[in-house]
Amino acid sequence: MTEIPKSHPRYASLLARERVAEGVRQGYTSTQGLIAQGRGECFDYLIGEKTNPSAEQAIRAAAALLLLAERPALSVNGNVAALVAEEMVALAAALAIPLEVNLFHRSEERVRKIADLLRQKGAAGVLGEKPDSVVPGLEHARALATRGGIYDADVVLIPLEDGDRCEALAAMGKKVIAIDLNPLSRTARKAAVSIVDNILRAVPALTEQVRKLSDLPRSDLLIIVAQYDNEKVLRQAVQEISDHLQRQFREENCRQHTD
Ligand code: PTJ
Repeated sequence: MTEIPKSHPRYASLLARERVAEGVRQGYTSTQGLIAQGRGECFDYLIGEKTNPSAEQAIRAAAALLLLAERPALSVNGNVAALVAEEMVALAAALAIPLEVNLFHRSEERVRKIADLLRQKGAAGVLGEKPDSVVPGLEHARALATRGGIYDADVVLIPLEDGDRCEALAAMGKKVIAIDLNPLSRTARKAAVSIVDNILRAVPALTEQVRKLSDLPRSDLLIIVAQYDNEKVLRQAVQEISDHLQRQFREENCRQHTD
């Protein structure tokens, strides 16, 4: 990996880029994953590279949903593995559930490499190497799922996904939680809870919320979920982008006038 000095103003972003590139070199991230990361970087820039209040609301609702679920499931693809393998293992441990590898550009070799990486990071259980069922309505390899994992789940976390699968899982009656920096994506619009934030920040924050809310009675968790409005949260995320850009423009104008 290229050595990035910590003092570099874009350190976090460059490090993430390096991690995805390293995933491609190691063979667990797809080359298409580089493009997805570039798209994500762009949206992260637009949201101000921070967890905004809309995302905080979504993270809290997602944690409540996961805690209320009878059979929650966590999906991992090549970009997720490159960026937050350890953090996904911590989230799975906090919920005492396995992780499931599910790939769009599926190859058995990539599935095995991701499963090995997750196990190496301490995952207690990894599903996805031997899928035994199919999500109806999807024609590509992403339809493959495992009983006892995504196939039977009532709540599924799908970070960095395409809209088709989100829609197909929702059509099965599952509550879908998305992590997607693009608040306008089909995934974000079709999910029950859309976390518009960088997965690098969102997954640790989600694990923290799961731990924090795990002492609450079910009735309190149900209230958090009932009060959550995904459409409103997505509108707020778009507004946050607009506010951030206007602040940037104002600051730039001020700078030009004082130069
Ligand atoms: O490993 P595979 O084969 O399953 O493929 C994984 C990718 C990500 C390549 C595949 O799912 C894909 O092509 O995804 P899309 O359709 O490009 O969608 C990815 C979404 O994730 C886009 O809306 C991006 O803005 C968003 N995104 C990218 N990087 C991040 C992100 N969201 C949060 N955090 C990121 N770091």
